[in-house]
Amino acid sequence: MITLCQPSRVWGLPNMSPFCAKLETYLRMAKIEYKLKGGLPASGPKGRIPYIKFENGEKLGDTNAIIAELKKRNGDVLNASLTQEQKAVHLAFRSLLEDRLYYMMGYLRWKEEESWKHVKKIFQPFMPPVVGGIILSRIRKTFLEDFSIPLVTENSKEDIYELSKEAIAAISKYLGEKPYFFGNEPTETDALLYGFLIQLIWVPWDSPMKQQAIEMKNLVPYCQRMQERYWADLKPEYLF
Ligand SMILES: N[C@@H](CCC(=O)N[C@@H](CS)C(=O)NCC(=O)O)C(=O)O
Repeated sequence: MITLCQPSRVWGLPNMSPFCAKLETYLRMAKIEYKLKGGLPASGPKGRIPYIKFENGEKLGDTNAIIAELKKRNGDVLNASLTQEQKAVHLAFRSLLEDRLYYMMGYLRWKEEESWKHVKKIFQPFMPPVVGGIILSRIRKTFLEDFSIPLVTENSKEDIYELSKEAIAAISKYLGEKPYFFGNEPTETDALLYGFLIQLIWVPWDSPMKQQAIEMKNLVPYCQRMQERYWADLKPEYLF
């Protein structure tokens, strides 16, 4: 059995990291048995979470590399009915979420006082007395540096919200009235979308991005559908 290494659950969500939430959702969707173990970026083979450990102790990082390896080993049942065109659409949306939305969402989550207040609370219990505050500020600085790609640094906050609106609207438009992204049955893309959308919708703070997602009307019911099907054992604590 594989071991999925990542930080613990918070806010009644699979994870506060979209990549961790995506991968664990994928494992559940693909019915791949796994056990959970705490994991920090520094212990991962790529310096990031999540990562997995195979039974022989070998570690593998990067959700897309992990999913590709698991497909090689177990087959790709989830995407069996997808056309080549739909696979291309998957790749385009994956890039929209992982290479654009992730940075905009992450930067503002760690930068804005309203969200930082809640993010900070998660790390505080692990901080030593006296110097804990300094360590926390360093962690915040490191994360903000990591999110500081040109898309984020070259745009104002208002511009970022325009860009996030565009991305969220594109997801909503393509989903339309379908229960899952490509139709009546879920595919790998739904693990990706769910992992990312819950980071906007079911977090303890309000934000323009949360409002953008809620206004799209079909995204909250979509997350609820995924939640009920794959995460009925959890109850999001911050339903607005
Ligand atoms: N491409 C990677 C991205 C993973 C990633 O960026 N993880 C973040 C958490 S959401 C991380 O580990 N950040 C900590 C750090 O960079 O120190 C994947 O698909 O797994």
